[in-house]
Amino acid sequence: MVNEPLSGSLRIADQAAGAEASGRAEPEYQFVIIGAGVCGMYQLYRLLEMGVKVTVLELNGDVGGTWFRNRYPGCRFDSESFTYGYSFSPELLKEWNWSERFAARPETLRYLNHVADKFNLREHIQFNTKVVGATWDEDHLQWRVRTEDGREITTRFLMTAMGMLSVPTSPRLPGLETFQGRALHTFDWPEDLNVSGKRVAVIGTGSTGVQVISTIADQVEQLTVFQLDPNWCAPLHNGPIGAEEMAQIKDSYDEIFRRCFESPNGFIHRPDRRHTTDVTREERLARWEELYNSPGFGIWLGNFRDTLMDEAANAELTEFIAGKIRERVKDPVVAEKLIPKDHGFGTKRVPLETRYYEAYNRSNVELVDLNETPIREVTPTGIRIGDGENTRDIDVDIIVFGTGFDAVTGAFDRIDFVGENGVRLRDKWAAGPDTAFGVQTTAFPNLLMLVGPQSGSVGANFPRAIEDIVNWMTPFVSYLLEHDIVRVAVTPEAEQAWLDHVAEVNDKVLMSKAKSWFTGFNRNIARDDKPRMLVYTGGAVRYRRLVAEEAANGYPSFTMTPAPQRVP
Ligand code: NA7
Repeated sequence: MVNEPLSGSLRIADQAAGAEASGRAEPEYQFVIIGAGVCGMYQLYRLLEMGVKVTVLELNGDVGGTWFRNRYPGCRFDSESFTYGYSFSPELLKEWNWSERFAARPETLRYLNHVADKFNLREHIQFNTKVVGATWDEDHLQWRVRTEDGREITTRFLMTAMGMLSVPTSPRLPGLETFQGRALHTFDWPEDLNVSGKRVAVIGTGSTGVQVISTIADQVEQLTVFQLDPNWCAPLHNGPIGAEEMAQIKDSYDEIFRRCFESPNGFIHRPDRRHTTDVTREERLARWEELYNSPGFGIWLGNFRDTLMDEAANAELTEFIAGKIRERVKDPVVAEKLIPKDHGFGTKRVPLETRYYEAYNRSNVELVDLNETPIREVTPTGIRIGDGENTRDIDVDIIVFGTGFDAVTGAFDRIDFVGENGVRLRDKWAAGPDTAFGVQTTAFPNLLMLVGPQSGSVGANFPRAIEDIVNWMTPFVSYLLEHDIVRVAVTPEAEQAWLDHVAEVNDKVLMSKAKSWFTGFNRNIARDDKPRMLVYTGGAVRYRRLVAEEAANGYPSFTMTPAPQRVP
C-alpha cells in the first residue's frame, strides 16, 4: 500500500476512543523520545504538530544535548553556522542572526534555547531524567521505560535521539586517584574552571583536544600536550558575520539548503566533479592552496572526487598538507611528530583549527609523543612519563582528557534495552550493530532510532541529516497511527540487505579502513580492533532516496500489526 501523508492530525482522543472500543490497555504515551538535543527537539516539534501524546526524557537539566554538555574552551562547530540551524521554520530563519561563520558553543546553545522557547518545547520535556532501561512488553505491545529515579513510563513507540558522542571515555591511568589537582574529561568541563595561569595537561588530539589546545595555549602558564597518533588538521578560517552579510544569507537560505541537500554530507561543500589527475599538478596544487585558505571543510569534502577513495590521489593531497604543517611549525622535530604517518588526509574526521600548529611555536607549550614516551603513572602533582629508569615528572594543576567517546552505540549500551524474548540490545550488538536504514533493529519492535548506527545522521552536518530522518520518520509514524498499527518490526531480510549495502558502500571509502570513532575504534574500551559499521558512507542523497523508496512502496521492510478489532 502506498503511504499518503495524513491530511489532518490524528488526535490522542481519537486513539484513546479506539483503544477503549477494542478493550486494550493503552500505554501512558504514544511516543517517548529519549534525548532533547538537536534531533530530539525537532522530532518533538513534529510530533506535537501531529497532536499525539508525547514526552521527552532528557538526562541533562536543559535542552541542547551536545551543546549543553560540551563547555570546554574553544568548543564550536565546524559547520557553517547558517547551515547548522533548523530549516523547517521560515520565521525562525528570518529572526535568528548568527554572529560568526562558525559559531561558538554559547551562541549555538542560545539558538537551541530560543527554538525551545519559541515552539514551547520545554513543557513536554522531563529534564534530569536518566533512562536506565526499557523493556518491550509483548502482551501489551508497549515499551516500559525505567528511569533512574525509579519511575516506569509506558509508551507505544520509543524513539532514541541520544546523540552519537554522549558517552565519554578516558584511560584508566595508574595513580589518577592520587592526583591533587583537577582531572576531567572535556565532556564534563565544570562551569567554574578557569585555566588562566595554570599548568595544564591535555591528553588526546582529536577535534576536541585541538580546539582546547589552540584556545588555551596563550592563557595558561604551561601546556603539555600528550599525543598518541596525530590527526590531520586544517584551518577553520572563522570570521564575524556582519548585519549586511547576514541579510544576504537570509535571502539565500533556499539556495544554501539546496546546496546542502545535494551534497553527500549535508555541508555546503561538495566534491569536485573532477578527478585529481584530470588537471595538471600545477592546477591541483593551486586548487588545494585555494581550499586550504578557504573557510570550513572544503579541503576535506569539496576536493577532487577521488581524494577520499583512491590511495594514490589521497597520498598526493596528504603530502601537500604535510608540507603545510612543516611550514607552520618552526621546530622540524615537533613538526614531524604532528604529521600523521598511519593514515592519509581525510580518512579520519579532520579537525578544523585556528592557529593550532602555531601553538607549538610557543615557549610555554610542549608536545609529548606518547608513542616514544608513554605515560607511566599519575602522581599527586602531575604526570610521570617514560620507561624503566628513564622517567620524567611533569607537574600540572589540571589534567584534561580529550580522549573521545564510546561513539554511536555507547549511548544505546548504557541503557538496558530488552526486546522480544528477553534479547538485550547490548548483547545483540556486542560484535557491532545491525539495523535496517539505521532506524530499527530486529527483535526490538516499536523502537525507532533517530540517531542510530548506520543511519544518515552519523558523520554528516548533523542538523541537515537529522532533518532528513525526522522528515522521513514523521510520515512513517503518521502511517502507523492512521492504520492503527500497534506493532512495527523490521524484517530480518531487510536488516541483512541493509548490512550488505552498508558494507558495500563502506568498502569504497578509505575512511572505513582507518582506526577512528567512525569505525568504532576506541583504545579505552576493552574490545577487539575489528572495524565496526557505525556509519553509513553512501551519502545523504542516496540515503534519502532509499528511505523515500521504502515509503513510496508502502514500507515493505517492516512487518506491521494492526490493533485487534473489537468483537461485537
Ligand atoms: P576523538 O576524535 O575520538 O579523539 C580522541 C583523541 O584522544 C585521539 O587523539 C586519541 O588518540 C586520543 N586518545 C584516546 N585514548 C587515549 C589514551 N588512552 N591516551 C592518549 N590519547 C588517547 O574524540 P574528540 O572528542 O576529539 O572528537 C570527537 C568528535 O566530536 C569529533 O569527531 C567531532 O565530530 C565532534 P588516537 O587517535 O586513539 O591515537
